[in-house]
Amino acid sequence: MSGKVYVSGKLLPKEQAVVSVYDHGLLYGDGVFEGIRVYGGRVFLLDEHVERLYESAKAIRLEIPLSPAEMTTAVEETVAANGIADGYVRLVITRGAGTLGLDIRRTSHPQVIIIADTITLYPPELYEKGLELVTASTIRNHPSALSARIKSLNYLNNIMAKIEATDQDKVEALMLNHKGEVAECTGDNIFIVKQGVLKTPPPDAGILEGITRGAVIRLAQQDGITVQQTTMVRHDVYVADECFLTGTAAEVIPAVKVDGRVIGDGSPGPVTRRLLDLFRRLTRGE
Ligand code: PXG
Repeated sequence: MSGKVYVSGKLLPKEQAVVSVYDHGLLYGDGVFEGIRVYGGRVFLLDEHVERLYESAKAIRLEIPLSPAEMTTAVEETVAANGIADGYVRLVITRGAGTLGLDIRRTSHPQVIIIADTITLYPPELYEKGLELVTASTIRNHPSALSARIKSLNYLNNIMAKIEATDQDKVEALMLNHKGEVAECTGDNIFIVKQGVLKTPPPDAGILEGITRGAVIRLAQQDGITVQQTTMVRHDVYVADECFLTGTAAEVIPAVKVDGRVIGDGSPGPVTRRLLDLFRRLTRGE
């Protein structure tokens, strides 16, 4: 990999791609990001990612110094410059360098960073056998403290929950919201299947509205599967017939155990397999 990184208008060699230590993105996690997949040289659902990026930025009063159309072009040019056919784009907008203080008026020049690289995936056998979740004691951020709908550079809420999972040798943690309802996982949305109906928590459960989640909802509906965005609690997951997660990195991945309880018969169910298959066809033409 030649490794060229886009930083505010320039494609720089990796080693020269740097931002200031006074950047509020570093000092305060003050910024927003997107993670996007590239399949067969095409950036997957780029328009939706760009739209979410600008919504996240708007919510934190961050003005991105490019138009959405210019951002789209910059992403495509960075992917091409790195010769990435199948990989991953990390788009980061920081508040920019400022004084040592929270005041956003004392910052200038938000930085636009675009990294196009390969991606480390979950081991293939997890897609066959399914993974095991644990419920984190760390709850998802209260929406009135920091909306989960903002994909911000402040990921400590999710990292704290992820630590709980990895401490127990699990790859993902289930996160509940402040009402004790199921929200999402640390970097993935959650779905269950009960009596043939596909269910997932609604945006007001305090979740990131995943783009993979949206794609899977559309695939299911086109396939004649009933989809409900509905409030659920841990009990609903324990007694579900099937469970799976969706995310840019994970794609569609079955979950077969939660907190030591076996979901369904402990193997990925028919609806999960069908959606995994449809998703692979959508992304890879398989
Ligand atoms: N919930 C949270 C909290 C996330 O961070 C998702 C759900 C799934 O959303 P998408 O739009 O990807 O379907 C995410 C996504 C990374 C990384 O490198 C994290 C995500 C996506 C890509 C990369 O940690 N999170």
